[in-house]
Amino acid sequence: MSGAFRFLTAGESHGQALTAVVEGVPAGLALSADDIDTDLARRQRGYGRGGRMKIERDRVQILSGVRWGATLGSPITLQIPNRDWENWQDTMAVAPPAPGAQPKEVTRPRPGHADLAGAMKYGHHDIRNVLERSSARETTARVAVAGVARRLLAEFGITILSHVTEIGGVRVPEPPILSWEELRARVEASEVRCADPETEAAIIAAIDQAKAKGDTLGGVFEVVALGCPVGLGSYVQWDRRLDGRLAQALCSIQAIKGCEVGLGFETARRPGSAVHDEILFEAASGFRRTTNNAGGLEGGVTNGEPVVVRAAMKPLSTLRTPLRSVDVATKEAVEAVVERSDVCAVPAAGIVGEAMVAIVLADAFLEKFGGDSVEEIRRNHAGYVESLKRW
Ligand code: EPS
Repeated sequence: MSGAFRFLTAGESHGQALTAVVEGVPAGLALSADDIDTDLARRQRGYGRGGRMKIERDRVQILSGVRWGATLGSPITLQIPNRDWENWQDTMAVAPPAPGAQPKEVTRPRPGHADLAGAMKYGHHDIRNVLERSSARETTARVAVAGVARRLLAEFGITILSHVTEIGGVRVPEPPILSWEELRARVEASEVRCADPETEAAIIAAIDQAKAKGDTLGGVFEVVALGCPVGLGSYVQWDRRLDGRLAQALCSIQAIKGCEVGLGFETARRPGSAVHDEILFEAASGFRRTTNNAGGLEGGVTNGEPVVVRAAMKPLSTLRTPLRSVDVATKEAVEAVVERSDVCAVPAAGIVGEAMVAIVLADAFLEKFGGDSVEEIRRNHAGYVESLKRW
């Protein structure tokens, strides 16, 4: 990140609320809670989600930085209350429990979760002190932050969508040549956010089979950003390359174990003549490419094509048929703890992927066109676009 668009999240999965503070948002951006709540609701959906999603109705409270529907240029504080908190007030109390009333400690780490490494790192003997923050519940706050980023990007014609390309090894066949709008419509209507109805049915069957066996499934989602101008990111320094920034952001999402840009790992298997996107020029529409294997990025810089990234999500770590573990208190061989969880959360992870792409693109956009107000940014952006026409 360039530091132009910064945020911190805070809050535990069963604490009172999730909060975030966003810094770097220009003044004069129209923003309402509705802009954010739409994506919070999208994140809660998805076939295979667990019982928590039946409890929560995620809605954001905007506590600062916005007045009369527009940003002030000052930090924006966002808060999403946890409805489930009322069931955890003793377990997650700020004050110590009364003597003899201490809730049972979690001492059986789940393979694949942050449990054991986190407890050893922070010196926690109650693994709840780890799992409450490492939980994917935290992504609720990131989606809220991204609601601000998406609002800014939308002012300049940049929109973001995602779709699931595979779950549990069930792959969506090469999608038929759909318009982006048709793809978006199909995906938003799908319980597993995939564009192909036959694959959707096979994925749902695979999730049902996993659930019956007390297992979990991961998968792959793709995020596409449309309307990015040429020139976001830079090749001049390792940490300014936008593909690297996107990869870090995606791999920072809970349970993500891989990331690809454009054709990704397939570029390693093909000759250059079958990878690189040939360049055309038409007076009316300017430069364009015959293909987009680069995923809209060359040299860490947007090239005007859609930015396309994919992420691989591991199967969730809480198995109802638990794997072998060791009790950290007694060092005895045990079965891992079974916490409430999802069977599959890949569709939801796609919404979080959209959020992280939006945040990185907003940061890169402000890095190039930054200003203190949307109007100043609009002038900067218009001047650049005009200059490209004469370039
Ligand atoms: C989640 C909230 C969590 C989990 C899940 C996703 O809520 P709870 O722990 O109360 O069930 O349902 O998180 C995980 C599976 C995990 O391992 O972190 C959410 O809000 O997305």
